[in-house]
Amino acid sequence: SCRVSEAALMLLVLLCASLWLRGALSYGVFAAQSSAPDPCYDEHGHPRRCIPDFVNAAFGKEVKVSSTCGKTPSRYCVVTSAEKGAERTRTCHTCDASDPRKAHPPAYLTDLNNPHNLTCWRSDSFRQHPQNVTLTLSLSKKFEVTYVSVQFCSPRPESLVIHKSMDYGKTWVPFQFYSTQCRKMYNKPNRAAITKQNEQEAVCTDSHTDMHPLSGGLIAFSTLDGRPSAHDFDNSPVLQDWVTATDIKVTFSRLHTFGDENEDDSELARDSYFYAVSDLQVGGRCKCNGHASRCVTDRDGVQVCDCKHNTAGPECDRCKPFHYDRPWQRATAREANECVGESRDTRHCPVSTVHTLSTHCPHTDHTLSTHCPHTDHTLSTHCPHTVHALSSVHALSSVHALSTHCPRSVLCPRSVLCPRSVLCPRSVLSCSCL
Ligand SMILES: [Ca+2]
Repeated sequence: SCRVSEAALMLLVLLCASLWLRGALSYGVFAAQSSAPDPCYDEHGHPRRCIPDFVNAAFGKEVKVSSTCGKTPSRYCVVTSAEKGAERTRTCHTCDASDPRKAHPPAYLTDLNNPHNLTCWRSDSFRQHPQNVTLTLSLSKKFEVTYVSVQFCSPRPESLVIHKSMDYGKTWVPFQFYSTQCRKMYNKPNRAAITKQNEQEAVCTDSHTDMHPLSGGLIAFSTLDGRPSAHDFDNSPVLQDWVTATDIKVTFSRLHTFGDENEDDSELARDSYFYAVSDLQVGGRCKCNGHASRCVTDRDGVQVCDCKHNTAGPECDRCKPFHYDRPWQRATAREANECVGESRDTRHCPVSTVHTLSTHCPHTDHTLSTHCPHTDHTLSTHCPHTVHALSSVHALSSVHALSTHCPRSVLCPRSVLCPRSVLCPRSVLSCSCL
C-alpha cells in the first residue's frame, strides 16, 4: 500500500506541474513566446463582445468608516456563548489604534482574506440606533456589480442597508435592506415580490439578520437574484442600470443586543456590542459595455476601459471620432455592435462585406448594402432615400424614411431630430433621442 500511495503522490505532483504550466502559459509567464490574442476580436478579426475579468472590486481599496475603535485605548468584550439560560461567557481585550497588534483599522476590511488568520475592522462599542456606522467604498469608476458581501467578526447587525452611487458619491440609492423589522426600521414590506415593473427597486428582507452565529456570519446581496429580466440582461437597460455603481455604502443601523445593556453591569454589557467585519467584497466587472476586455490606469492615474471596436470614453460609452456611421450601442452576446466610420480598419471587416463594400464595412447588414451599394465615404452621400429623409426638417417623415430604408439602426445627424444623436431602433416604428 505504501508503493501505491507513492505512485499516487507522483501522479499528483505531475498533475500539479502540468496545471501550473497551463496556468503559467495562460497568465503570460511565457509571454515572449506567444502573443495573447485580443479577446475583442475573433480569429478572423471580426469584432466580438469582450468583457473585463470578474474581480473583487473592493480588494485593497480604502474604505471610509464613520467609527473605528481604539482612538483612545478601549475595552471590547467578545461573547462566546449566548444560549438561552446558559451563562454568558465574555472575553475582553483592548483595542488600541496606536499598537499594530491591538489595532482594528478599516484597512482590515479589504486586505487579503485568509480564513486561518482573520483580520477584523472593529467599530467603537455601543453605537446603537439611532446612531449608525457606515462603511463607504469608492470604486473610482463605473462597475457592474454582481454581489456585495460582508463577513462579520461580530454578530450580524439587526438592521443594515446597502446603498450604491452612480455619480461618485453625490447621490445614493438603496440596493438592499436587511432587518428583523423591515417596516419599522425602513418602512418597507418584508420580502416584497420583484416584478417586471419594479426591477430597479431595493427590497427589504429579514433573512441573514439572526444574531447567530456570534462570529463569522455572512451577508451576501446578489444584485440580480430574483429579478425577472436577469436571464435577458443584454436586453434590459433597467437592470444594466441597476447593477451599475461607482461607490458602495454599507450602513449598520442597529445592533443586536441580548437585552442586558441596561442591567447592573451595563458597562461590561455595552462593551460587548459593536460591529466587526473581517471582509467586505464587491464582486463585479469594470463596466465597459462589451467593448473592452480590461481596465487600465490612464496618464492621470484614473481607471478607464481599454476600449476597442472604435469606441471611446471611460466606459467605452461612445463612438470615437469619425466613427459615427451608426449610433453607439452596447455589445450583446450575439452582436459586437462596433462603431463604424470612414477611417475604419478594414482588417476587422467581415469577409463578405469587405468584398461587397470594397474597403468599407460600414454595416455588416445586407439590407443596407442593397440600398446603399456605393457607400464610398459616408452614408449620407450615397444613400438617397436616407439622405433626403435625414436632411429633411420634417422630423416625422424622416423617421418614416429612415426606418423604411435602414431597418438596422442608423445614426441621424445631430441637427435633425434631437440635440444629441438619435437612435433608430430595430423595431423601426420611431426614432428616439439617446
Ligand atoms: Ca480582513
